[in-house]
Amino acid sequence: MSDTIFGKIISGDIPTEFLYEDEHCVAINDIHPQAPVHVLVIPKKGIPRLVDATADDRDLLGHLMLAAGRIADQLGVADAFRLIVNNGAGAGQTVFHLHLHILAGKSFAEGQM
Ligand code: D5M
Repeated sequence: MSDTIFGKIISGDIPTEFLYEDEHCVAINDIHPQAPVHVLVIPKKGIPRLVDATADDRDLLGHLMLAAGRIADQLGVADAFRLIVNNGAGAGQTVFHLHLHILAGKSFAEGQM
């Protein structure tokens, strides 16, 4: 667990609806959605940034990718979604507990980030 807002959501200290939960991760709606579908996939283990993950986290990282695909499918956006990880404040990371953004439901023009 981490001492971040996501750590508190996972521990239940901040009650939040889980769209998905398994042994290793949860998914929640982003509080400031950037697209009609904006879901965060959050590992229960509190790794601050992607670069802080180690070889021990290999299975967990794979698990998060597979979970993101399943969640996108559940949400009906499996054919068109974007998966984003912000690593570090300079890249826009604001919560230092690793998470994947699933964005969908709008057009992502070719070449745009
Ligand atoms: O993304 C962190 C994201 O977390 C950002 O899009 C807002 C979202 N956020 C922050 N607090 C909450 C709560 N309480 N519920 C849901 N979503 C939240 P980053 O990649 O760190 O910029």
